[in-house]
Amino acid sequence: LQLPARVEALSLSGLSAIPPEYVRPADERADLGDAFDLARDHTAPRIPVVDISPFLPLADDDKQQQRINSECVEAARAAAADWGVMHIAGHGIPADLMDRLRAAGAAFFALPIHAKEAYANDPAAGRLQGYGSRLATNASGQREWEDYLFHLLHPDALADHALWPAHPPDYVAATREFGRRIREVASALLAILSAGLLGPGRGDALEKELTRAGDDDLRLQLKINYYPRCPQPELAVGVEAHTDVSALSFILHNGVPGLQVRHAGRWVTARDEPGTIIVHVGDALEILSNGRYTSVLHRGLVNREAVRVSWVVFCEPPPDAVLLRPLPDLVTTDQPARFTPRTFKQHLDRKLFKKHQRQLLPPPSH
Ligand code: AKG
Repeated sequence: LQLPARVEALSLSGLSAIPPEYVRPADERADLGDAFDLARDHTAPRIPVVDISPFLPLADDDKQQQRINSECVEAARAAAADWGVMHIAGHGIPADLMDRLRAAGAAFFALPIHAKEAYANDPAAGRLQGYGSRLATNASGQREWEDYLFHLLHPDALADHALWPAHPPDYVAATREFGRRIREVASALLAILSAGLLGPGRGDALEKELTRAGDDDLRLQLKINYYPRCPQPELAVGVEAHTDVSALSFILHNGVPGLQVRHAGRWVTARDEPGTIIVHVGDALEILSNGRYTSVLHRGLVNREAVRVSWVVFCEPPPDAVLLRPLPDLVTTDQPARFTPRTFKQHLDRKLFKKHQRQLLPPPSH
């Protein structure tokens, strides 16, 4: 039996039991569920909310401002160390631009599947950008309950706008402007997190290291995740548990719950914190910080009631030009380097290789 390539088609077919390819192994299923039910647990800890407005360009930098800045640095440092994730408020991106971005992505996914296929990617042929579904590439044949649209967002000169949806008409303008604003927020956050590692006056260290002192800009990749309604959310996941390879990842969503992060030995469901942007620390920042910041393990759950859409911007160093290694100031005799130097591309290749090795092992017996 040939399964439809798109999860949306499966979901629309009205099936009541999901195909076995989507059923997760028993150990992973133990704590899955409908994201709406899990989001109702108000005893769960709350992902920290950090107001970064003191770091946006301001007219005067008086003593009061410096005090606020140090509180902001400490709040972001603690969140990045303890959680590896935070909601940022005060990021300065206008609400109407975020609404335009969401409306543009939603209008693309509202197109019939055959119209979206005009943008289909072909990972087997090396074409990663475009409309796709994570089809099984592993021995167990396991699939995820989502379709997505993926493309490079910044620098604009490297973006292939021919691959960006022509419908709706605002897609390119809204998405491009959002990319420009996220690039600024990435700099502000890297400055805050740099000061958190090395003290005030060293706010430029992380961005310098990630961009070869500005010679190669950071790359932003956009992935719009589309999680259709799922009749058996306790058996499936939208995105399986992983850490991001990026330095930072920025996430917006349509208000439907689904993101879970691992914290203190349990899965915590992210709450809706309107107006904020979720930020993950990724592997590249964990390496530069010599493990002081945590690359957060996270996953995407699905639900019966509503389609979830999320917009993730992965903020990455250039693939070959930068050597990722712990900042020299953070390597001491007490705290030796925890990571060997590698380029971003080498890190990505090693991670994929390890994953394939793991998946080729026989599944654990129960
Ligand atoms: C990913 O696309 O890598 C995610 O982790 C998505 C998270 C989300 O949908 O909130």
